Amino acid sequence: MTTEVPDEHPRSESLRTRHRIEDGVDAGLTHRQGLIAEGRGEAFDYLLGERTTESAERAERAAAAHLLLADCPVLSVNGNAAALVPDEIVDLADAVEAAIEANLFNRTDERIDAIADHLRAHGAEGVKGRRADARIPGLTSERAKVASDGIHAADVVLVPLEDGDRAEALSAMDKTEIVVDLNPLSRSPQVAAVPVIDNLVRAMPNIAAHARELAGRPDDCERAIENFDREAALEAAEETIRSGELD
Ligand code: PTJ
Repeated sequence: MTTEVPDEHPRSESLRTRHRIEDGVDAGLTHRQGLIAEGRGEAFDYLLGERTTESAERAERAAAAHLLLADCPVLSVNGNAAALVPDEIVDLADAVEAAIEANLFNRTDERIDAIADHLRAHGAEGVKGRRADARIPGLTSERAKVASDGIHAADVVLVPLEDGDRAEALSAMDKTEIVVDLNPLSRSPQVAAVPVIDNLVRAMPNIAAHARELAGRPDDCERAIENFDREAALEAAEETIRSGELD
């Protein structure tokens, strides 16, 4: 169970996030490797100042615009995302009318079911992923197993942190990929149409807020997409991390 974190602790937010991952492992949602992923993410977040940079904010707006303009948007969910941001996943799916699909690197039916149950308990109406009746071509990992009416059919896919093997395969299928990952050098954000270099905990509610503001405004959506420069976003994040200068 979660240890109480005192509000006045200087790193209370980060510690609470860490505990959510621990609880996710205990509940069978999150793989043990998710603990390592969380540690890597914390280190990058620390160097980025544990805040949403201006450049990440533009990426989040572009991500919202892509999801709103999509014919078939899908939010992919892994064990870390399910533990960290279940309410925010459901809220974003509602804001952009996206499907939710559990898609795991360390795939087991038990974890897919646990994640689907968890998201349903947080208000999700349907969670795809259990019936993986299609495959992502060219991908050998378990993440290749997808729903034919979910990720396989999607034109825009939001991918939370992952270890990178799926990103290129999805781009090869001509899907627009939005990747949330705190490491700008990681392979997934490097190949994503929209790399969001921010903590999932901040990025998901921000994308939903932008989506609610942009809803019904297709011209503004187009502008948000045009105004976003993926190379510049990756460079800005790397520069912040390497220089140690926080604006
Ligand atoms: O649930 P599964 O079975 O699909 O497995 C998922 C994990 C996360 C275990 C698997 O994809 C994995 O091992 O990932 P990696 O290789 O550890 O990569 C995780 C990436 O996510 C790293 O680049 C981290 O910096 C980043 N990251 C970690 N926590 C966050 C994050 N990015 C954004 N927000 C976070 N909270």
